[in-house]
Amino acid sequence: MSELRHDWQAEEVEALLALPFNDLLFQAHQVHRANFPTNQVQISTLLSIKTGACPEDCGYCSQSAKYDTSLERERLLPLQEVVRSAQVAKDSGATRFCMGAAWRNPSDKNLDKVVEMVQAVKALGMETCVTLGMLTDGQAQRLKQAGLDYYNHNLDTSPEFYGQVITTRTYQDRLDTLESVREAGINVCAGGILGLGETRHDRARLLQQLANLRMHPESVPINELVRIEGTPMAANEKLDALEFVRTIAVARIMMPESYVRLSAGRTEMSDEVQAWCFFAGANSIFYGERLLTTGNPGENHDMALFERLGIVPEPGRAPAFV
Ligand code: SAM
Ligand code: DTB
Ligand code: SF4
Repeated sequence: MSELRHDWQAEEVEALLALPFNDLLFQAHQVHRANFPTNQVQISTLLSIKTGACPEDCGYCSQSAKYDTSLERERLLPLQEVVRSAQVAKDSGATRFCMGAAWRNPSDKNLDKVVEMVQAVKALGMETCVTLGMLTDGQAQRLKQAGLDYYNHNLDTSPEFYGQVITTRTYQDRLDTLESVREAGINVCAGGILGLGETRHDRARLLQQLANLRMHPESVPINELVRIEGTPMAANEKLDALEFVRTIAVARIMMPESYVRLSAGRTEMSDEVQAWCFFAGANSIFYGERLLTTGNPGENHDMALFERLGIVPEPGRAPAFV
């Protein structure tokens, strides 16, 4: 197996993105085969444990209090409701349960409640993931002690384009949170969103940032913007599907041992485009009819697609850090 690289130059990444499509997909698929079972896809289910009224201004998000998106806000869900949802997800085949909260950062009181949720979901025999906004070192350590397997925190886009998407926290804030999570020994889940109006250069810079972290994130979600009425990005042009597939392929080449997750945006993607993404090296999806606040293909649809492609869900694994 080749050495993992952390010294990517933007020009190299752009050159990969610009390869003839067949050459790029062939290379990415070879990397995929060399590192993972070819026909297995890991499935995670999401639950929004605290919805809406977020003080941040992320220009794509239904949950920001700055935009009128007609989303009903909800308080932090009770523990039993979370456990019930996790059990349903487990029964339908998900191996990881990801809980998302619309916070800038969790208060210590709220973190106590999330710690209980993590412990209860783990007790069901599932892997756990949470995404709660920025964390301090101490908060990351508490989550680690609770047995948390993954923390999701995305860089979203390039450092240069970032300021046009979010103004209420900096790129460096995000890198600092990722470092706290890494330092605590929790698996890192970090990726971005395509279709924000960024250029190919920005996509290259996002991938460069992710791959040049001191360790590659174990999980790299690549989201396509779900255009939400009321947000500044509601009228964005849809990204060319082949450009999306190319970005997945380059992520696979640059981070050969990471799970690359085909994340938000699948409801607007044809089965054929998703099949290309799996060929290009995507090996994880969000499974279940809802993401956080928006829709996702139904479980029957996804299982039928897997069947047509000869793909099987990855069986539950012991987490890398225990
Ligand atoms: N509030 C926390 C935070 O931002 O870190 C956690 C939840 S937030 C919804 C998690 C991620 O979902 C964002 O970083 C973004 O990448 C993605 N996301 C949010 N809204 C999206 C949308 N409309 N389309 C695609 N991805 C989206
Ligand atoms: C990630 O990268 N994508 C997920 C998860 N991490 C938390 C969230 C997608 C959200 C899509 C819009 C919504 O449903 O609100
Ligand atoms: Fe808040 Fe997260 Fe949405 Fe940004 S992406 S507005 S931080 S919920």
